[in-house]
Amino acid sequence: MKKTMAIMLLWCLGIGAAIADEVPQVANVLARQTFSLNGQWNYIIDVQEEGYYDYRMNPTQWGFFRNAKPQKPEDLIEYDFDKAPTMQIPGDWNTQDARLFFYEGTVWFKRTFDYHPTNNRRTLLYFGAVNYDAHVYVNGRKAGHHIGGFTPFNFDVTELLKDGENTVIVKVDNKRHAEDVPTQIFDWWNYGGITRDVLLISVAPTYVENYTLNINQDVRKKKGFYTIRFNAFLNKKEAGQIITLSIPELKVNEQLKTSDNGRASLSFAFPAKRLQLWSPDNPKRYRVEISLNGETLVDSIGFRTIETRGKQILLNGKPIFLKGISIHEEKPYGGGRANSTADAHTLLSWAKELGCNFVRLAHYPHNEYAVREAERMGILVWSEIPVYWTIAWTNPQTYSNAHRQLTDMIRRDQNRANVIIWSIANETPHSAERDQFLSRLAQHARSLDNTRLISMAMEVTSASNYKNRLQDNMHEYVDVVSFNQYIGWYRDVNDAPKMTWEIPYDKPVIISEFGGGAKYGLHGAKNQRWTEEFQENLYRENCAMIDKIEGLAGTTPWILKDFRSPRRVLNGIQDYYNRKGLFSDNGEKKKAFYVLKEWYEGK
Ligand code: GCB
Repeated sequence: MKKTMAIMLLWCLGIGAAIADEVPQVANVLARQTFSLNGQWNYIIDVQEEGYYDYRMNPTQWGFFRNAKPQKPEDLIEYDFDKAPTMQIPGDWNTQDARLFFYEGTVWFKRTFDYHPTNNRRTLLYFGAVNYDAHVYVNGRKAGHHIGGFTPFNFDVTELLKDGENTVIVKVDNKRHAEDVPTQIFDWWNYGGITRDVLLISVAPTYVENYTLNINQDVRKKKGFYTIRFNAFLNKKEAGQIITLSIPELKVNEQLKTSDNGRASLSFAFPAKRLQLWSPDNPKRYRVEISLNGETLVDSIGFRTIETRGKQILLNGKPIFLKGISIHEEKPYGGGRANSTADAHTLLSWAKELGCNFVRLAHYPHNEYAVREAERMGILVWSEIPVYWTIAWTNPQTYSNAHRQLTDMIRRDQNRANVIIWSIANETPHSAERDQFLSRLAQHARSLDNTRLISMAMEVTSASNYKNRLQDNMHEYVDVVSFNQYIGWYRDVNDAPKMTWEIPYDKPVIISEFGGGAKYGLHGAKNQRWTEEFQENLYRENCAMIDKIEGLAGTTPWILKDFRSPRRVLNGIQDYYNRKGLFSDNGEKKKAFYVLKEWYEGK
């Protein structure tokens, strides 16, 4: 009992969990000197974790990570990466090998490559994302371990690399566990593998690891000036390094010196008239150059403000209605994890055709290409971490994991003007433990970034049969109150006109989900489940109902495209797809698409 109380106290003080915030994460990787390890990787499916236990005849060959080869004819080694099949990396394993379609477990990956490290440079091994648990080895030695399926990580592997042939081996495990983030049950496919880019990044011993450049909204615009704020973070605590910030089009050229903590910052007033703000109508980005010791990082950065006033969301000081749609990170045609600008472009073009200025990238951080492409196309973004349904709220490691994923999502995308909302959770049943967990996350997000809004998809409680009331202790911690509702799907569509909604908070409201399923090409009466007409009617009734909600600042209906989910087993209809898409899994438009498009045209 005493021990439990002590643990609870530590937990309340926020020191129970080892929060590994200091693990470095390099940002804007595409602008750096990189050597791609994407391509064909050999893989071995390891159902029983033999890879760690296969020491049998010769303990020195222990572990697949050694990539051992027989030295003598009589040597027994029961694996051989070079004879194993290959698959494309980045890519999920489920759609590349029929044997792995439903597989959740361990697969070992190997890639051999020639590399010639340069003197006086360091090499980082970077992964855009690996789902879920990754142990990484370079030339038989451990480089590091990472958990979390949707955020980037990197290890300094300078000491592990050789000049010439090198081998990277990664053990990937996507088994589910109750204490993970996400937890055991979720409504999307648990695509396993090395699902985003693998790169070697060559850096100087001292380099700019990350930076932020934005309009400081804490300083009110004075006499026609914005305050522009720039922060740069070195990879180490080194004072006296000179960093140059240059924005040629704006004739900005500033030098800053780092202090003892390896950071440098600068604020300057800039005439508002000379700054074109980023917006969906004018997604203006400026070329920004950040230099240190003759090495320059280039980025494209937009400037904008985002804030709330009562129930309104203001973009650049003007109210905006967020015409959105939710999206999963799946390829536009067929299933499989998406990870390219081309995939993102197709999905985002469909959203644009629907009339959207906003997307909810659900339910985990999507790849960087998607966020950048949305920024280029003028689409605002809601970005989320996979704190979904019932997480292990009282487990300090679970908190630490969610905290880390939130940190890494923010650090990766903190210079994307289009990202306006960090979402910390989706549909989490109320409890005191959940409130404690989520309020800490919200405060953490705010401490890292005060240039965006915080939200989460909440649940509505019914006060009576037709009265809905949003009542959530988390309302205090968020800037935008958002909720999911499924009238017409998980309850009768005829209820829609009778529904009343009470949202007792003076904050903007987003309906973060509504929708229902339809099998593309299945037609029938509007009360017949799974027909396009059923979904079409559901959208009509919902749009009419939603129009009556006071203070509505936007919607992101569920969902742009049918997506794979192991929960959806109805033969002939679902076939392991959640059918709530406005597009089929093959990119065909269903009738409801036109209802939403028309509704958005009127907004
Ligand atoms: C929800 C979840 C979403 C599901 C959806 C559904 O509320 O947030 O992940 O896919 O409902 O289709 O039931």
